[in-house]
Amino acid sequence: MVRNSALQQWVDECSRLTKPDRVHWCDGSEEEYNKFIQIMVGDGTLIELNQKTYPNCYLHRSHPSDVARTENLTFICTEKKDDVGPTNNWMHPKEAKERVSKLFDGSMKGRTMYVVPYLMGPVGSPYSKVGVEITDSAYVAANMRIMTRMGNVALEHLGSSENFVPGLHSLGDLSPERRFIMHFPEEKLVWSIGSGYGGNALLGKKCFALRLASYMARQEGWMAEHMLIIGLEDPSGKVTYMAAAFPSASGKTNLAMMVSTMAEQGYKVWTVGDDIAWMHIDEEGQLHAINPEAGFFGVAPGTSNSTNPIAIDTINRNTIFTNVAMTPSKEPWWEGMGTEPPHGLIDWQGGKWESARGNAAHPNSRFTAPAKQCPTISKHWEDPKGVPISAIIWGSRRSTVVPLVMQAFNWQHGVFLGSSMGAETTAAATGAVGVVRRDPMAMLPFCGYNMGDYFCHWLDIGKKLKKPPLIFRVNWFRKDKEGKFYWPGYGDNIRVLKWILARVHGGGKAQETAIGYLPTADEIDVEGLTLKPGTMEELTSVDKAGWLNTMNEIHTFYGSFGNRMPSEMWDEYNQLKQRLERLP
Ligand code: OXD
Ligand code: MN
Repeated sequence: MVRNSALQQWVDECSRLTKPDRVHWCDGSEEEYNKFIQIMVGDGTLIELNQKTYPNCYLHRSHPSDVARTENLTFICTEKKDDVGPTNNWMHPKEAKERVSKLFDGSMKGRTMYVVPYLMGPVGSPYSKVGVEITDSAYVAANMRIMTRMGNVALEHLGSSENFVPGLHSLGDLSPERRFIMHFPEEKLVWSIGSGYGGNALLGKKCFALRLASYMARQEGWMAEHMLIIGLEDPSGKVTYMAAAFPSASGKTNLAMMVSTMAEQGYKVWTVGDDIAWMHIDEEGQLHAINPEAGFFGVAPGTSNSTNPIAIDTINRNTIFTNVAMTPSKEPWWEGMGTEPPHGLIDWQGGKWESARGNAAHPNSRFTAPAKQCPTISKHWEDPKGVPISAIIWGSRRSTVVPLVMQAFNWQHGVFLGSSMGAETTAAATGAVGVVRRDPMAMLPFCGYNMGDYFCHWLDIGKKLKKPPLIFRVNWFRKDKEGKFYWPGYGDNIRVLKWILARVHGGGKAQETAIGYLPTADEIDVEGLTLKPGTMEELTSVDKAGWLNTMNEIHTFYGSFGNRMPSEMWDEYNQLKQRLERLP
């Protein structure tokens, strides 16, 4: 393979800075992957799991202080502070480089530097983009082979072009004091040091495919979103595609792989992607989405044969588990797997598990598995053109206020619903869990520029679309006074998707309310469910006091963007407030 000179030059520069003992260019082959695995099993980075029941599966235990994304150590580095807005940490590129290059200096001494070329997006797609990650972690290189199209395929796509996104990563000393995830969108560069955790270290995922790509997408007129992509098949066999944004660890993988409880009636879900959507407007003015990834980096706890049997069938081979517990027969185990913790269980830190010490698996423990193994993978998941999107769905955990489902009046109102979305925090990032924060479009930790400009970009895209997708808001997570979920969720969410599908195709009963179009209480098909009386009325009603409270939070949030906030969003805000105040 002819070496790309711009790439070679950057690799040489990084090598002079980090001073590795060896440099290995990854070709992406299976032999190479197996070699990485052997090395890691040899040095204890990986533990071989039961090869009879989990062929080619391994367990990695990370440093206990390195188990989730660290939003407080994640920076967007641009010339002007205002360009990153109030939702990102900012540092001037010069200061960032000075501070962090000291940490990179010699950080790979005694280690191997892996050069990992990778392609985000299907082979042959005009929408795919090349990244190259330099890392001193074989675990990262192996995960990148699962999560992306890695190695020669990416170099071939690149050819002699300089158009690749470089990302330099080193484990450093894994100390949170010397951990920085730095993005330089103006030069399309990532520097990450001090963490081996997925979202901080697999630079193709959050750093490139969301933070840098969102910045590039605004410049180039497309969208990079924290969204799953599914195809919903109806009884006639027609498939309608939808993209849905949920914050981290809020069930995106489960929804993407849903086994419909209405399969007998002919409703079935096909998986295109579970985390990221790159969406472009085609020549006919239709929005199309590709999944830039090639694997799933899913949350293990809660994944079981009843909640997500498709994931269970996807992750029983060729999978790397991180921070799950291990049974005495060397099988992975986690809370919510559907089996009792066996005697002799080893916890995620490698000690004998005692229930009094808390969870056996870390709440943010993960599996990394190839998407092609997914039994419900769509036959169009690698379509170079992507799939046409007819509906966009916002979802988040809200135990109160937000109804089961509602439809926006139009695109602008839908952008308002997304931009003002509140969400309860989860274990996917360090910090308190269960606190409500604004998480616009589920992109709060992932938007690489000022979110005021991001909302403008959403409005602009809407204007360019011939037939914009309809926009919906869902909430599977409403709880009753005893703290129990009202809605069964999982495979029964198909009942909500069925209403969305009907709306997309011009049917489905809806009432116009102050907050949006809501299904009437009898409109969602609940046949066969045992719900407490009054559940559907509760889930399809408008909580005036709750929404008015929320309006105050939205006001503060919108206010933080100053004049970068598009006036259309304030118009929507004021109109909603008036509609709510007029309610009895
Ligand atoms: C993820 C996340 O890993 O959102 O997908 O944190
Ligand atoms: Mn995610």
